[in-house]
Amino acid sequence: MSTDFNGTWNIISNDNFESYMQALDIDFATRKVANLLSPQKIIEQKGDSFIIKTISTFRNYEVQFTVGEEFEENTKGLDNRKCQSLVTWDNNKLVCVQKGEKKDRGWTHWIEGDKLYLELNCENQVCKQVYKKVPPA
Ligand code: VLP
Repeated sequence: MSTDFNGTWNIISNDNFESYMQALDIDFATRKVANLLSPQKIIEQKGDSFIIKTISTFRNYEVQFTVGEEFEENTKGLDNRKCQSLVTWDNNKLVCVQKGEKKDRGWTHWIEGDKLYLELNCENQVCKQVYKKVPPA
């Protein structure tokens, strides 16, 4: 049985986000705004089918995928690139490889207790984020 990622998660730490954004060629003004955000993840999972919503006061981003099925991702509102993306399980970690113009691009999600971890990779940068579960109403 695989990990259950369902829920709403609020960011509590965000390490090296600035360098990750620079690796994605995000412009100065956008980085200044983005650095001030406290994004939330809303994850809807049914088995191997996922919707991951990244919500903020500035922009929102949503990706839908099924584990093991490659899809074309358009990172609209982020760096606006197209990637061929594939998410797989590595034990209890959800690993996404985003093949495209940028080398070594992807992300990894996992859960420990009431924390959701996210590592975002691009070129030689790693951004480490931690989210805390919002208790269900
Ligand atoms: C670009 C980089 C800020 C920033 C510009 C606008 C935070 C895994 C995966 C699912 C992501 C999120 C990547 C965020 C990088 C922003 C926009 C405000 C949003 O998440 O959960 O898509 O790739």
